[in-house]
Amino acid sequence: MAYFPEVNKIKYEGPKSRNPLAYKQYNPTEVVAGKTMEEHLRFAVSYWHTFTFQGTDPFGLATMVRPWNSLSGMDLAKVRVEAAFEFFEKLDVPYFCFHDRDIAPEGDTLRETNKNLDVIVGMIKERMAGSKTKLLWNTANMFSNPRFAHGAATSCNADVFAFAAAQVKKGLEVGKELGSQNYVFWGGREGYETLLNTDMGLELDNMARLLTLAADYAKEIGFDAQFLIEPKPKEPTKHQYDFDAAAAIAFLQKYGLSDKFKLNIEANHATLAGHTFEHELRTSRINGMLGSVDANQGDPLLGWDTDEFPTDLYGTSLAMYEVLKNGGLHRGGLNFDAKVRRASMRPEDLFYGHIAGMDSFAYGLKVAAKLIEDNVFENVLAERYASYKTGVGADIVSGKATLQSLEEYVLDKPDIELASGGQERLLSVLNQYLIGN
Ligand code: XLS
Ligand code: NI
Ligand code: NI
Repeated sequence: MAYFPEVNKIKYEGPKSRNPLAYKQYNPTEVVAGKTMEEHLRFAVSYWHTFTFQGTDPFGLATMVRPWNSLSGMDLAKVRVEAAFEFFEKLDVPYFCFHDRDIAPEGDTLRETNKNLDVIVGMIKERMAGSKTKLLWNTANMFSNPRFAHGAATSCNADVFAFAAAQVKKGLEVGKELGSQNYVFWGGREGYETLLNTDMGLELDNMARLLTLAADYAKEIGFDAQFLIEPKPKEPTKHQYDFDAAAAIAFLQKYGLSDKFKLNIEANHATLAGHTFEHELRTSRINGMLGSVDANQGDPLLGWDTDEFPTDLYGTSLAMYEVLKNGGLHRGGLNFDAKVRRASMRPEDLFYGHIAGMDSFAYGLKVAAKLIEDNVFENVLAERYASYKTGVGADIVSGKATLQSLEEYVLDKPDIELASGGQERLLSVLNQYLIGN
């Protein structure tokens, strides 16, 4: 049975096509900067936004028209797997991602929940065997259930820590079973609402304890996925410990975890933290911590995680510039942690959303590759920082300079003449590349 009978396989038709159900930029086999687009972009469909999001918001009920709406429980979970693989095949995406609770319902005990999970994981494994779509990452949902109201690893209640640990253990086993490339930790409830009742020191130590236990267990069972932390400053918790890339990196370094983890950077989380997407990617990249990307975008007029499909070509171009300078995403990929708007309730909208996101990143890839090929920003940097190549600058960089030697150098020097930063000129150059010269 087909769950999306109104849509056929989406094909590349090129920039002139007016067919809304075709790729205009994303041509999976086209080679850009030495690799195919499919290899560069490593697109993933997120299970939660695509197959479980029903269109509810804090003020309104479900709106989504879905072929599985009359089902519930395990019947619903099974149909979603069938629909998911039909969707992956029609979009021709290489990866997908899920939380444990997206794919199977919870039972009364963790034992029952795990039983449900095993049934669905078995089904997914079978479907994966006959499909090109692999698992980019899985994760544990340790934020929806009321037991996580005070946090998961950072809960004040040790039983909740134990529960979270058991959930992660199962998640790692599931990841291994399905050959997942990565395993993600997003700490939506790992933070605090008020310091008046919070032992911040203990909570942070405990968060590190769970990550350490997870890394050890993965090693023990031979699950060699890349571990990822996904920073986010707030929402649902007022203050989240993995605030941004810099905070997450400092945390991992403090607890000796920086060689076991990398970061999963989400565009909308960057903007929530008061940064640009490219700032978070750059911070991760220069620290050797860029692992994967949740490709979405926020709305500058709204102060929360709107998780929109990425269509801002400026953003995708600067993001792909960071990805290319990183030498690619390696085991990571571009996961659409993005949902259609509540009023985009027809099943076709799920395709339009993904097509828009994939075309936007494919375009960004081409722009970024051209910028790098022409050494546009590399030349700017070489010139701007040239003073560190010779003379006093070279002494500073090599460590030869001392405060005395630097004082001696400037003491009788007349005014220093500065070059322009040239920002406006550079923005024009960038625009030229964006519009295809
Ligand atoms: C929520 C997060 C979440 C993670 C996975 O804001 O982005 O969806 O990606 O738990
Ligand atoms: Ni998010
Ligand atoms: Ni995310």
